[in-house]
Amino acid sequence: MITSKIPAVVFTPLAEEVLDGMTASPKRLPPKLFYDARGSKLFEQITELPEYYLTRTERAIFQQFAGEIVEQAGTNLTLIELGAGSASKTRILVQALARKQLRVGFYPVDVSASALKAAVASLNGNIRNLRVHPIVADYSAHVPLLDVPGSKLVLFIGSSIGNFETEEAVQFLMRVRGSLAPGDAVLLGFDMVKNARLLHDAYNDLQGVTAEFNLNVLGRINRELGGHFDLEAFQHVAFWNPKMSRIEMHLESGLRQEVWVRDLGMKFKFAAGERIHTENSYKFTETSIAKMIEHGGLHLERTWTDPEQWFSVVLARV
Ligand code: AVJ
Repeated sequence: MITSKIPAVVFTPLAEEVLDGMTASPKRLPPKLFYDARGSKLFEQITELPEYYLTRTERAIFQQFAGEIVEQAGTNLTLIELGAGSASKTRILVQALARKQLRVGFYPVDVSASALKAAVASLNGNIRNLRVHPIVADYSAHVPLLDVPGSKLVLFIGSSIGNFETEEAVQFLMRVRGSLAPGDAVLLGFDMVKNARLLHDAYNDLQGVTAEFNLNVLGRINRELGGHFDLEAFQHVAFWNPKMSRIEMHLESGLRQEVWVRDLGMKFKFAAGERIHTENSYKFTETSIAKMIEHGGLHLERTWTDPEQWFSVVLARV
């Protein structure tokens, strides 16, 4: 008998995401693809830009209220941070906890191994009673079920929740809730609706770092999938969409072109002016926050904000 084996084409998760998004209409790429080593570095640079008020505003809230926040959250806490990145703001909360507790466990979860390395390096050693347990995982797929001593405080800060569609955010909160026991808590960061100019500028910085960050997703496809994107042939586009209460980021093709991606064995056609939708960054109001948390099956316990109410930090419970 003659048998022949036809090798199945097995795509990597990245290849799947790219194939999916580039064959959709309109074309799209999910924002989690931004965060390879280079993208994570560029995001760290964004957080220090004068126009990008989010990080410094949330950090100021933590600096002012860290004691209150950890006090309100409970006793004998273990910190779990979803999408930790370099965890530079979390440090403030960790320090407040380390002053209050004999031992502090910190589980940063992130898709970027390189960002986690930076997190561990900046935290370990400095605080004697802290143990850091980094976890490389895509938390959007599943929330890790960790068995830790005491109660959990799950951090999802930096307005990372703004990348989700409303229904996705609600489902995400329900999954977080499913990983918690009574007495555990969640700390969420929300970027608030504000003056359109301020919102626009935060995603259109003068130095062009956000443009580089956006374009890096094409660079990543070139590097990891043998793509032939000409980064000069695409333009960063970011604008405030007031009807949807979100900043949208796109990459716009400057001309009619075809782009070959070797590992997908496909070429993608672009019309002049055609866009790839790369990110939504939702902005919130007190009302939209309360609704989302309630729909996620959680109780909003307390909110901390800055004097201009540009950013909100919310403690919620099962
Ligand atoms: C990490 C999702 C909060 O939406 O502001 C920054 C990502 N994109 N500049 C945001 C981002 C462009 C950021 N989040």
